Amino acid sequence: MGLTIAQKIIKEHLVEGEMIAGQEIALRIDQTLTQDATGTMAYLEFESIGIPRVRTELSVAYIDHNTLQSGFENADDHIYIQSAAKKYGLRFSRPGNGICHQVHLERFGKPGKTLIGSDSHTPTGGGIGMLAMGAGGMDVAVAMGGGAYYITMPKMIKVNLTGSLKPWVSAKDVSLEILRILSVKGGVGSIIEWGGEGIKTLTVPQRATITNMGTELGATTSIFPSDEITRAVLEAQGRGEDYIPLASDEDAVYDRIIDINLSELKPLLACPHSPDNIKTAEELSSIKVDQVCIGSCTNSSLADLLKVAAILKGKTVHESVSLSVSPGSKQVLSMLADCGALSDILASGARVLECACGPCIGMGFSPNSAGVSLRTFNRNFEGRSGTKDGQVYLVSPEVAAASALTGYITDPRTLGECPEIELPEKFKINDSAIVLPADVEEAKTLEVKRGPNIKPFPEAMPLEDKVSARLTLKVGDNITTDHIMPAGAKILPYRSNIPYLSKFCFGVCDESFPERAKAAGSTVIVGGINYGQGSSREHAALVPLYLGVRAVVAKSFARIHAANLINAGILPLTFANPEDYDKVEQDDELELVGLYEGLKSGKITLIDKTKNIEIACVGEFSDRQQKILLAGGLLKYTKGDN
Ligand code: MIC
Ligand code: SF4
Repeated sequence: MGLTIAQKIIKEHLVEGEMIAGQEIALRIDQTLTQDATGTMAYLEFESIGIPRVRTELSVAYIDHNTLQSGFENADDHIYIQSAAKKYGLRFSRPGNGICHQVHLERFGKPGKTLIGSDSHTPTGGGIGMLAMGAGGMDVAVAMGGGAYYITMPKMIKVNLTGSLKPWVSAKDVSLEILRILSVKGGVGSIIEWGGEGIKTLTVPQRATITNMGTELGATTSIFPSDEITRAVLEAQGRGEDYIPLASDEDAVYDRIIDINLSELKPLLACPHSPDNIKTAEELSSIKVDQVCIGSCTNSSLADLLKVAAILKGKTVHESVSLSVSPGSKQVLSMLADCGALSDILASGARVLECACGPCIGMGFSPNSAGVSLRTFNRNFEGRSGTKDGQVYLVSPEVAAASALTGYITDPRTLGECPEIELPEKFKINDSAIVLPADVEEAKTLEVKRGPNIKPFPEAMPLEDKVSARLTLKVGDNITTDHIMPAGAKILPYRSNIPYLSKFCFGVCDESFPERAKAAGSTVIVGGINYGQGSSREHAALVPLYLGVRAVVAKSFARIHAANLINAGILPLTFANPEDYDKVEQDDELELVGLYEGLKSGKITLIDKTKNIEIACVGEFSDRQQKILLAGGLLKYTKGDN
């Protein structure tokens, strides 16, 4: 039987398990990346494992999220990460060099390699034919130490593209179309492989936009073949030697095939507050726009911004719209400057921000009260922009630029002819903002510098046979990690300070949760479908751990968050009968019993002592996961403390 592209890479990197969908497999990891908001924790965890140098082919530490530096915290964390990178053998991408996924694609991504990153949009690398996955910081720490990365062998979904995109329609519209078809949970447990004649019309940055937003489908990752288009981009980056061809076999078998005709797509938007709430630009054209933000790891490539510059050229941004443009990398920004496109953007009245995540993670540029903000980003979860009642729509760069000019949501096809852009044959290569690691001998003499904001992380206790706890929080479907552990300019600087962060846990849903959880001492959270979707931030597990959360019982979980809970020693359980969700209530006294046996059999009983009922739960844990839970988390398991 033939293999899909992902199966080929998995086969080459398989160190444990069988390639049977649903079974746990372990993969050798060639490359890792971290960003600063998850990186401090990942390096603290790496240090706690006690391995002196990273053992991957390449590991890069990026600074791109926490660049506001409104106090000493971010700056101290940058120094901590930089000094750790120097000592432990990583490349360090300095603040201002760009967003991790964009820079990694430009300078380091290699077809056929495995990459895990402590950021959920790591699948951006799938645009260049990598098997690239988002993971929690602890998993990245273990991989940096040479350990394998464990996932459930995914199912394979193929998206077969035909036709070619019409003028004014772009890769973002492909992402939004697949979200319309599959929804934010439609990719869970699957790898999405893009193929068909239509892919020959898509450039690598366009492919990367599509694999980037595969994250919003809940997919394990997304991948494109590596072909002549991939070769050309690697050559343009002076990395032709990194090219290898990669394609699926003719007789590869997929669990599902979805057809999309690119020629039929229209400009689309994801409406508040979910990336799968899709409408056409035509339908929404009466909505007035207050703010437009162009950038993020989804849409900040040179091609995207040249297009934006061409649309804005010689025109003025509508007086009631505030437009920001954040280039994805120093390479993009300096090439925009060299060809004059940056002047066109500035002349239109746009505000040019630094090459970083910026508004995407609420690091400034929050919209006005109830303001309508059009963003070329990938997430529009409630409150994520920093304004609780902000109305965020996800759009393509074309819709963003057109709407910034008119002041209303605009179908760009109404603007007449779409400007053509030309990409240079060679990109401008200047890696001055990448600091190299020290050699092994020098590294021994170096010290890692820690500021006062770095606090120890909470440690889980080995699991006991019985857990008594209070149900301190019951939430609904599609709870995101932005609900569990919000980000934004005010809180993000404290990613190395779990006690401080804990004050904001679940703040969007219920501000009293942290106090109530602390008072209860031991807590169970109950959730609905797709609990923990979104970010890879392990803080959404470590902070609940700190607050005494012992188990989360939900209808279903998002992949990375379920792994993070187990790594933190918290039990993720599902209801055997989803309707039992309705039987339990906040403040009920609960007991989980027979856990040692239950871990093995997968059947765990939850006793609701307040209601005097028993509820059947399912906990399907691999042997390794059982050991992690019994040891009290991944780090203790890895170090063999128990
Ligand atoms: C995000 O887009 O939510 C983030 C911020 O990049 C996160 C990582 C984090 O929370 O630090 C992600 O996507 O994993
Ligand atoms: Fe940064 Fe936004 Fe991309 Fe997350 S989604 S890595 S915050 S640009």
